Amino acid sequence: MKLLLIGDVHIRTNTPRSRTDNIVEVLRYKFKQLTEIVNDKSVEAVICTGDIFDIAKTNNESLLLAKELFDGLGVPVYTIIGNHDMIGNSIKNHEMSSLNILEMIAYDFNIINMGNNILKDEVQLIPRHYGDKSYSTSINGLVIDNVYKLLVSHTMVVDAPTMFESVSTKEVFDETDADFVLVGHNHKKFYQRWVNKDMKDCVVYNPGALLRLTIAEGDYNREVEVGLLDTCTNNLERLILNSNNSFKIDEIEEMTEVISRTLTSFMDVQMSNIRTVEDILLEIAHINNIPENIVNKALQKLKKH
Ligand SMILES: [Mn+2]
Repeated sequence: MKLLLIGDVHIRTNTPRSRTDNIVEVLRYKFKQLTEIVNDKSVEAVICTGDIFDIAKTNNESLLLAKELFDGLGVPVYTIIGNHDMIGNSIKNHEMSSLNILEMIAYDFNIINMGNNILKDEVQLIPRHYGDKSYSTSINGLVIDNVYKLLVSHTMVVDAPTMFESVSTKEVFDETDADFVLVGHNHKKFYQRWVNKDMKDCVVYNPGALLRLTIAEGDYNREVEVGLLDTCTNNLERLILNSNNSFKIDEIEEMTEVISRTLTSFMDVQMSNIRTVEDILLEIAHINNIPENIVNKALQKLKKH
């Protein structure tokens, strides 16, 4: 089966202050390209990493825009639930969420579940919504044999383990026997191919978010991509999307506003570099210009504990 893999979408109708273009036009242009890929490459379904909406209980305009965009793809869409789709970061509030309403009003838009996850008797989608860190391919202890297993997860996968919400590739390697692991949450791209314990060729892939939502350097310079997966060969083609926006950092007038809005993503980057208590101490010492001899004394004290 040919599947189109897309990252976090974050649909919204009000343009973030960190952009000077029109977010609705940008979304329509991105989805126009997705529709062209679906038609040109005979894609049979689109799989998304979640965070469909930027805000879990969004406005009607965003809800209708999401319906228009996903219906326009012309093929079934399957997604998991990201943290931005969860009211209060909890799946318990799902019924009240805009994502739940979208599933009801869109033509063929599906949150992956036990009832809809086997495609054409050959591909099994395994949902891991935000907060679920299991990479096992069983669902409630049940494993189906002789199908291609595509695990879709909203938990961040990174090279090295951090003390925050992320899973290392090593942990994923050890736990999963999926053929392909599609991940979201982190808006950066991530790709790794490996041979698992059963000598099976596997892939872990994060296409990165479908839009650039901040002007944090890594996000601003990122070329937006999507994945074209052929489940018969386990081959992934990585396609770069065109950008129609012309927003420049120096065009943005209210820099202080922008800084406050990008601070969260900046903090995420900073946090992902922190792994131990020593790292936290060094980071605080660095920010506050604390003299080296005091830092060393503090580090020695830490070692004693
Ligand atoms: Mn996201």
